[in-house]
Amino acid sequence: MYTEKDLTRTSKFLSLVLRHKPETIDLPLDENGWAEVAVLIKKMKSAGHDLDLDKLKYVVENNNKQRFAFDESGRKIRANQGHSIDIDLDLAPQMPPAILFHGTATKNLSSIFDQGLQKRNRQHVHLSPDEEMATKVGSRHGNPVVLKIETGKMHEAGFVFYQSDNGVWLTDQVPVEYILPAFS
Ligand code: HQG
Repeated sequence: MYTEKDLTRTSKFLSLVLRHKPETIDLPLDENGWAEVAVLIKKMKSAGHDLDLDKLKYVVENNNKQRFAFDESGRKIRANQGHSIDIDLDLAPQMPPAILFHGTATKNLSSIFDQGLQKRNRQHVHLSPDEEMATKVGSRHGNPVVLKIETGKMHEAGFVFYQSDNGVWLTDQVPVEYILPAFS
């Protein structure tokens, strides 16, 4: 009933306004990143998007990375992770597994082994629970490479970890000493 192209366009626009530039459609977000569903639909329609509640629900439920979530009332929506704007996801710290994975491009390796992993434009460094997901994340940037991160040791040393509602692990930084050599 909806075309893939149309759904992808809607999802990308949702990422833009819920993670990066809500001002594009003058969308108010609260301090935890939530927007009013009714307001979002109205403003996206005004910006030329063919959107109603059914379609928004379809996009949220069928998004391949579960990027968005409704609150319990169903009246608010936010991005689960990936923000560049300064919002507080209000997640509880969690104990990570001993090892998590970070997918990046080979061109970034020398800088990463020099400076550690940094959050760059986003609010957190993103870590994947498995190598497959990390490979996909890395492919977005070029020739992918997967780094293994000693997250258990980081946790013991006091680094704080969060897990977003779509399974991505978030932390502030990864110093070089916790990054296992590539290809190990
Ligand atoms: C790299 C996607 C050089 C880092 C994914 C990455 C994820 C460094 C890039 C989410 C560096 C930042 C986030 C350093 C980090 N030197 N390069 N010191 N430190 N980098 O897009 O982790 O599809 O901000 O390796 O699934 O790739 O948008 O982060 O390559 O969950 O829903 O700097 O975005 O989700 O790139 O991806 P990004 P990411 P969505």
